[in-house]
Amino acid sequence: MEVVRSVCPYDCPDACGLLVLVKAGKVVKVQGDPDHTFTRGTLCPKMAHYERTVHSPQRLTTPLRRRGAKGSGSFAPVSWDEAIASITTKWQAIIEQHGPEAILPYSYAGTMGLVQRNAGHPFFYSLGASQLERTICSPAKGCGWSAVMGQTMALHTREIHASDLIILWGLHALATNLHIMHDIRIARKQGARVWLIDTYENPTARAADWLIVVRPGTDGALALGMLHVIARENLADQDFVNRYVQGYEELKATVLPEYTPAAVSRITGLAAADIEELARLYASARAPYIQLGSGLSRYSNGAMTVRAIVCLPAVVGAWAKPGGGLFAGTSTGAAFDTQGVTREDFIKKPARIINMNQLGQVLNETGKPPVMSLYVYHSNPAAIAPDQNQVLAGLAREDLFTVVHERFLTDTANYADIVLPATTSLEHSDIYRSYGHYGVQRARAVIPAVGQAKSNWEVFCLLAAAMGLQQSFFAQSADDLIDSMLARPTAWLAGTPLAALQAGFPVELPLPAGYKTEFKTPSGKIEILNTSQAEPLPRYTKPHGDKAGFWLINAPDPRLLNSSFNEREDLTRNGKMRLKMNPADAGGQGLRDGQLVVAYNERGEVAFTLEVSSAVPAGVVVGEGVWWLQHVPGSRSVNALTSQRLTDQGRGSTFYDVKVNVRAAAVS
Ligand SMILES: Nc1nc2c(c(=O)[nH]1)N[C@H]1C(S)=C(S)[C@@H](COP(=O)(O)OP(=O)(O)OC[C@H]3O[C@@H](n4cnc5c(=O)[nH]c(N)nc54)[C@H](O)[C@@H]3O)O[C@H]1N2
Ligand SMILES: Nc1nc2c(c(=O)[nH]1)N[C@H]1C(S)=C(S)[C@@H](COP(=O)(O)OP(=O)(O)OC[C@H]3O[C@@H](n4cnc5c(=O)[nH]c(N)nc54)[C@H](O)[C@@H]3O)O[C@H]1N2
Ligand code: SF4
Ligand SMILES: [Mo]
Repeated sequence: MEVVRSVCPYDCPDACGLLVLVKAGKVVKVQGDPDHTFTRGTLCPKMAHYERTVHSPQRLTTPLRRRGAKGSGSFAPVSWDEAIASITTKWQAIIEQHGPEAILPYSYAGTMGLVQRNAGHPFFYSLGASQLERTICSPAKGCGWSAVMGQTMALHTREIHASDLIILWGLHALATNLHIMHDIRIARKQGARVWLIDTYENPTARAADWLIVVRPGTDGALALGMLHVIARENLADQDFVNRYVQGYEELKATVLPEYTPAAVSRITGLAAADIEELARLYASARAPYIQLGSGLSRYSNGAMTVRAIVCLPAVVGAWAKPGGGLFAGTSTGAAFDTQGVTREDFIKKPARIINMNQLGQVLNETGKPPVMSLYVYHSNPAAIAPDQNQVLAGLAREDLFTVVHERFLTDTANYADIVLPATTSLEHSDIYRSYGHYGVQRARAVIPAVGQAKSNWEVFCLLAAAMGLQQSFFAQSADDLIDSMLARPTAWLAGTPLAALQAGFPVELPLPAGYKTEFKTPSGKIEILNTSQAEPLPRYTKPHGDKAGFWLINAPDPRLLNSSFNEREDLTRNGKMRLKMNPADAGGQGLRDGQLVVAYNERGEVAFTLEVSSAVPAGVVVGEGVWWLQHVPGSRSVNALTSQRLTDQGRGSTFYDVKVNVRAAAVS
């Protein structure tokens, strides 16, 4: 038995270090790396049995060609040579007739590794294909943060240990940021209190001393209401503000008249007395720490909401206090020269840019040129993209040539003309960074590829050769690309123990002393007032909603990661897709626990099993998880209800800015 280090490849802030136990070329067990400073030896329930994903009987092992109707999932195996030849013959014809922009790549972060994630960029740039605007996750959160904080470095999460008040703001940490719970436990032992501000009592509430339930999309008003109380009662840290903050006086002039607790109570649904108490306790905490989730930024007012929240630590001077501040995510991509992988210099002329949140619209319109071929890799848009009915109608187009590179026959793969089998992270090399901490780690293949699976990088090298792209660049291996990145480290990466990084150990990027009060904005101060923004001061803007009765929160499920892990029988067997509804609402609609219901709006209808639960406030329904269609009671999953509208800044997704009506399902 051999024990090899690796990294969890999934789109999760924790980017855990793994110890992989290998016997005769097979993975027999996976454990959390005790030497990884964030993982600390434990894994989430999904990855604790990663070997069940890697060696799943459902793994795709050969290329496939469609033989039934689109979406029927009926395929016949073909050789790699045949598959590559079919793709390139078709693409050459499409390029001849419509030009290369008729080909659209579609990917996000199904694997987070810097090489495999970005492997398609140099290929599609060389081809001149349409470019994808990759904004499905939370760009509005980044825009809201940087409007106030510019390029300021993120806090180190170990600050939590010294905090006396930890606010989980719109974060289901038990599902999406599990290892932060270690740090919270350490702080709690020393008496820290924990608040959760959310739209329902998500299971993380068990770890909180105070649960604050706001109406969806109204957190910006709550933050401004707290700032009102802080201003009115002179609770600001005036020395800190004088030295480090721009625009507090201007902010006071708007929050004092406009965001009274009474006004904010009407917007958020919180009691005015609670808003006052939140503000007073926050301002009087020794070192308040906010861990900001991403869900609250997936609204049409997402960037503005985040901007208002980010003003709070500035006004109370939390940044100057050991343990205080706000964490919105690390920007550790800057530690790597990824240009050496992505090769923007291969772009011959600017190509059309298509927003990934509007895939449904794009596939159904006659653009110039129309999209005639879609190449999907490490993503599952049929399940995870908003407005599923439009996406599926697009994927069903007989004249659309779809190639899907996947580990499993996903909802999207079912619509493919050609399916290509993909390796898992234990079968290919990569180098990983995290958006939840400062760890970086290299991983080499641990076992041979399962069946005929190939990595993203290998497939793009094959396609490049077959399309006649001559660059010697495509003759390199993934390890060659990583070696070049490490041979010319950025100044930041050079500060890590490079030999340990080379050898596959988890290492941390260094943080300069005093970084917490080094504000990387044009003025050098925290910019509550930012005149380069269309709105110089934060204010409350309303979410969009829909004309329907209930807000639909479609939040993460701890057993799934977006649509990944649906292949796992051990995780999904009890996983009826449920809709949680408040008892009063259920009574009002004449609905009972366990019955089949249909949630619907102008975009679609989705069947759920109803769960009547007081964890959900009146006026809100909650569906957790993005399920594969084979696991749901009807013919559609949650994204048939979500919309292709974009956020106020960053052109991001607005998954939670959606309303539905609910009725009993017809009995058949
Ligand atoms: N198990 C699991 N882990 C995951 C994922 C997963 O699907 N499952 N997804 C991964 C990905 S891609 C990402 S981006 C990350 C982060 O994943 P996100 O999907 O951003 O999850 P959270 O940051 O936990 O935010 C979700 C929480 O926000 C709450 N929320 C929704 N709207 C509002 C609002 O208006 N106000 C407030 N206060 N709260 C609101 C929801 O009720 C929920 O509890 O997690 C990653 N990790
Ligand atoms: N309703 C609703 N929808 C959502 C969200 C939500 O909260 N609610 N969250 C949104 C967010 S934040 C995000 S980031 C997106 C994410 O959406 P996606 O990026 O599509 O993520 P996954 O659904 O995890 O699909 C990743 C796929 O990649 C495959 N894969 C893994 N590794 C590899 C590899 O190395 N090569 C290849 N070729 N394939 C691989 C996996 O088998 C899996 O099917 O979903 C969004 N969709
Ligand atoms: S999914 Fe997240 S918590 Fe689970 S092992 Fe991977 S990085 Fe860690
Ligand atoms: Mo995401």
